[in-house]
Amino acid sequence: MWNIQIVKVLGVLLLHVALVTPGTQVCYDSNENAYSIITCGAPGKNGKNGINGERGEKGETGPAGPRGLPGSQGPAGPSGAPGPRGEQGPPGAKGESGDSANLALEDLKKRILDLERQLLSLLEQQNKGLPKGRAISGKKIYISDGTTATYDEAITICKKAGGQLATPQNSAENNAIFTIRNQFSIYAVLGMNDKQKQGTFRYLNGAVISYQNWDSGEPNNYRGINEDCVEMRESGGWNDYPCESQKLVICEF
Ligand code: GN1
Ligand code: CA
Repeated sequence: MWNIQIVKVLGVLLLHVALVTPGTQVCYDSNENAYSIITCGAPGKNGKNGINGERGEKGETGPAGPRGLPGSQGPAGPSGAPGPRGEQGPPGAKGESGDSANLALEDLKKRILDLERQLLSLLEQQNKGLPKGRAISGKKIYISDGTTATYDEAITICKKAGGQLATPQNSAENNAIFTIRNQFSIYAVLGMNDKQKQGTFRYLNGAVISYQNWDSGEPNNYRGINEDCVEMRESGGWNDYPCESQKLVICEF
């Protein structure tokens, strides 16, 4: 019995001497119920990863993520209810004169022409010069502002002004028109034509002309072209010419 105890103690001492090196020592391992040599102080190497744990409980809701890109446009919605009535607009343009206003205007034109006639006769009686574009013969006064036009346009212009296209019916009237023609140095259209029958010139009222002052060789329908209208040239004499040409407009009142 004593021998066995002595052997155990000697064994432990021998192990201590032979195997215990610095950093290791003999320790009693209670699990094994025996002595073992282990390294004391220095930690052991990491063991292998354990197997995955069980799924944890659901976490708390995280903070809101960043704003996403805008989606594509949806289809048009139904029309809205009609809006409120707008404000009243500005007044419209002035309308055309009524009949009574036109009559007043015509009356005014006549009065002005009458005054002009009186003024021109006074100036002529006193041998004072007449203003440019004005001439007088008997009861007729002639007016031009230098406008040029075709025969048809000239008729309209003079009618609108309350008179008619200058129509010389004697040499005095021809001379009065001639003075205005010379002031503008443009051939002037006269109120007559031979549209109805070639060679027979008539006034605007259709009556065959009773006075004429043709230049020599006229009227001639030059080169076979219809020359149905009449112009006063720089001689004061007349020439038939194509009605579409532009000529000086002189009106008589
Ligand atoms: C001639 O010479 P002039 O050009 O002014 C012609 C007139 C025509 C006119 C047509 C003598 O006039 O009869 O109407 O051309 N005169 C002569 O432009 O033949
Ligand atoms: Ca001619």
